[in-house]
Amino acid sequence: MSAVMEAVAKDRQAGLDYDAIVIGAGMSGLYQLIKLRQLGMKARVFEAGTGVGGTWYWNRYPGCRFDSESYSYGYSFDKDLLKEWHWTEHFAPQPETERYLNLVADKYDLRRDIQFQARVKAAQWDEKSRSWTVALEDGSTHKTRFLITAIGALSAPTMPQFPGIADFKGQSFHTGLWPKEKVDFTGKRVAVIGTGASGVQTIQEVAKTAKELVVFQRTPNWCAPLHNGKISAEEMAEIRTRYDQIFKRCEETFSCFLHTPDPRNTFDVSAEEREAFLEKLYSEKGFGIWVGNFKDLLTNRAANDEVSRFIANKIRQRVKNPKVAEMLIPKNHGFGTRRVPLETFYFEVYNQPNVKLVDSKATPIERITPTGIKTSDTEFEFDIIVYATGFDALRGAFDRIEFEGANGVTLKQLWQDGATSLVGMLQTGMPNMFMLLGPHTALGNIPRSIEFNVEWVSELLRYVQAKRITRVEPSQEALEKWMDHVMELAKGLLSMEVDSWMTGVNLNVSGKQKRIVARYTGSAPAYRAWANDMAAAGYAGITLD
Ligand code: NA7
Repeated sequence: MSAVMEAVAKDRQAGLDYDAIVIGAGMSGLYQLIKLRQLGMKARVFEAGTGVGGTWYWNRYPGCRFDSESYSYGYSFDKDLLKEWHWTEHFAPQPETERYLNLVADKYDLRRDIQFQARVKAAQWDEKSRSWTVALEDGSTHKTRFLITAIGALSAPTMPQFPGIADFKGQSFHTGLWPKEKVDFTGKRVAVIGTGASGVQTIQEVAKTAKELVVFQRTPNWCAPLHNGKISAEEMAEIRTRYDQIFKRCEETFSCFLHTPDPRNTFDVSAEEREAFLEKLYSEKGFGIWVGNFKDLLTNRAANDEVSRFIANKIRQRVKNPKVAEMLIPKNHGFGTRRVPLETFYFEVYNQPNVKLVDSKATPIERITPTGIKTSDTEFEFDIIVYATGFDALRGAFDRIEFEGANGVTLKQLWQDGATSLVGMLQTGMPNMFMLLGPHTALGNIPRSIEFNVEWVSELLRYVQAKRITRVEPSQEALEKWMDHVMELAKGLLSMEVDSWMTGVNLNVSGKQKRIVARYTGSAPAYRAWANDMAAAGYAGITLD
């Protein structure tokens, strides 16, 4: 028997139900389950939904898709799957990604280790048995040596606090909790509240069939064209030959996208050259305009103003009514300092006679009525209200579970002055717990970050099992060093001067109004180097017992 298998057998004798419990069957949970099986560990995944997919299970609102190039988004670890799978669009819509993740679940026969409709309510560490007891909403409890959270970074939907929401007699939906049944907007009077990435995608789609669409916009966002298109069989065959290059490129770029900052500063080039470069970016697919722009876009105010001016002019050219165009141009933040929603004829939607834009800062929503929405100056009637009001980002999914770690201290207590972590994956006081998309991990093109984190956690598990280690906890010192590094990286970023989920501001959640460094803002390669250096030094900064 190998050392790993021996250690696993010993745990079973100690009365544990599982070697590892994974919370969530989204992209990170599925891959983690595959890795745990490869390690010979007895694993269980608890998933709140009725199917796999996580983000791609819950966000089934009309027009939902990712903004990463499809071929840079799928898992890279399974070469056969890469040969087999055909992405039909450069930026695949939600149903396709959900199908893809179901195929992965089928291929690896993952569902037999996943319990669906199993929402985790609490998890409590027991020092004596060095294990976690995981409690589900159905009242059952499950004991495990290791606990792995695969609960996503944008997965705790938030509703606004308007009075009267429950009294609305029509249909209402949050984009992040969309029903499986098709919602038909044909001939309907529809409200969309929120103009973030989800709102923009929803609005584009709903405007096609709704009789009337009223968009309630509190803060306009800088949107740029996605330039999506179909992928033919021949094109896909050609893409398949380049998969190695594609994933190598993602490994080298700043945030794992195919795009990475241009090495030049904005004012290194002449005005004509600058304009031509921005035109080129504006006409190209995907996030190039944001993450492939001049390298000082997000640190130099004058540079940022130049790009903002360029995009503002594009909006003015695309929206016929100059008043509406001005309403759609952000005035309180520069281009790219919040998440840039990518769009397909979004601005043109406001040229349609069936679409109206309401400035809900100037005329705030006062209440939801049984028949619609009452703002400070108008009462609207609607058949459907869509809440595209976002998420309690980054830590929200953690806050919705009662984690109680060593010495009875809860995660909420540890994070009362803001979430912390060591490389986004470990937290002092939470032994044997690994967070796959925890606070201050590298995000960017998320599947690339997921693959790295899952593999890093799995290697750590291989290491501890082989050495018969039963307790893993990062030192406070290592955690503080990482957090100092995270704070340092955020200095001078224009995005830190702006309210958004990226700076921890979520006005729908009480007590979270203060701007904080909620994200790791360095490069993905630097993030990986930090984590890999720790591993190479025998998991330096982590107490293994
Ligand atoms: P976002 O980007 O957080 O957008 C939420 C939108 O909802 C945003 O326009 C908000 O306005 C608006 N909002 C939220 N609460 C209210 C209230 N109470 N009243 C009026 N308007 C409100 O969420 P998304 O789901 O679009 O995107 C989240 C991420 O998921 C996205 O970045 C992708 O990476 C995937 P505000 O700007 O706060 O004034």
